[in-house]
Amino acid sequence: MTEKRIIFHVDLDAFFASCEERENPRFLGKPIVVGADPKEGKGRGVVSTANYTARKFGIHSAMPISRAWRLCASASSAGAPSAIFLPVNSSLYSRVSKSVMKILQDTAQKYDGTFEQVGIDEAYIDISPVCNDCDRNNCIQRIEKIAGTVKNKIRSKEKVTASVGVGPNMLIAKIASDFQKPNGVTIVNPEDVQAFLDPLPVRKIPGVGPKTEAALKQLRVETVLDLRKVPQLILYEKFGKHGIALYESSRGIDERPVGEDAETKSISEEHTFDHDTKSAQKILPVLFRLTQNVLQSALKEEFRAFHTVTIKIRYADFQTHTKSQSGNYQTKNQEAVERLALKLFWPFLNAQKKIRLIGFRVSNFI
Ligand code: TTP
Ligand code: MG
Repeated sequence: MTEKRIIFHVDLDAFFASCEERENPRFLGKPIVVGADPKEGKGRGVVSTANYTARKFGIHSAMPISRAWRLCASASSAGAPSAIFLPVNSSLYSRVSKSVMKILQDTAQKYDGTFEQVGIDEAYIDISPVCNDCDRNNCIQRIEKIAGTVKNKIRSKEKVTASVGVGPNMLIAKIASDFQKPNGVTIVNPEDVQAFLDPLPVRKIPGVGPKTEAALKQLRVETVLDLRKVPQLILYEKFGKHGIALYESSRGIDERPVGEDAETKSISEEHTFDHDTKSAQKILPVLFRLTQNVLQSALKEEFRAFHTVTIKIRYADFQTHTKSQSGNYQTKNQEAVERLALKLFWPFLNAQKKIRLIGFRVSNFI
């Protein structure tokens, strides 16, 4: 790995659920689902995350909580331990996240590298300078040792586990960290990139969701190797700019630098109503509460200003819309941000359709 970059991607395992486990050792070995109130199977929100024990029942993030409840009920009637459903405790997760990010930032600094947090539980570090002066073999050993040290530090300080991926760029590091979850380390040498990628399902490429996956399936593309056989022009015709990204990702190409990139960060919150509604009296207080919560979180993370505000609406028929506006907004100026949220939201309220979910997001921090 001598002339190439050495990028780490670190992602905590079942993050919200792991924080809950560490706070409550009596939960050990039990299935844990963090998210909306299941209300005995009648709850209408979604799962934020589930620990790996609960995932064995088929539970995953963003699944309706009512479905998770039913899956747990049938697992427990088949003899599995009954699941523990917990609400989201944001302040706990944000404390753990901060402390883990500090460990990663310090690691980057120690090796004269760079750091970029991309979500509450994941970050990249570029520590290329670490192998400036070593030969190939002891270079790999050094990387293994650093990965182990990072994991140990996180575990001993915060009692949660992380998975680490190492590769010559952010794309490969990200796919690698997911490769042996939980608590894994996967190192992909530059010369092994293609062999690592080829057998993977296309869904493993960041940015390939269910829609792209289905569209690729129509082209008889299921693995990265299949994707590599599709000419660039066809991908461009079918997917536009995203098609070019697919072409490059399938070849392991990614030249993005790792840096303090506030532009890619966002803070958001959503709310699913107990009953679909078009009542402004019911909806607007929730919109304002989401706005306040998001601004408070942004303040906590010391973001003083941001460029973009986005609102999200999901109607009862699951049609989902987002609307954004860019400008220069102060995190402390709650009133102005609320006014903007209201302005963006108003046309959707006037559509006279019942609303199921609303969301509020700020991004492009300054
Ligand atoms: P992820 O890293 O995607 O998931 P995870 O840490 O729970 O599990 P994994 O071991 O696969 O990494 O997300 C981090 C946290 O973000 C997760 O614990 C809960 C939250 N989250 C949601 O609230 N909703 C979602 O849809 C997703 C994907 C995550
Ligand atoms: Mg995670």
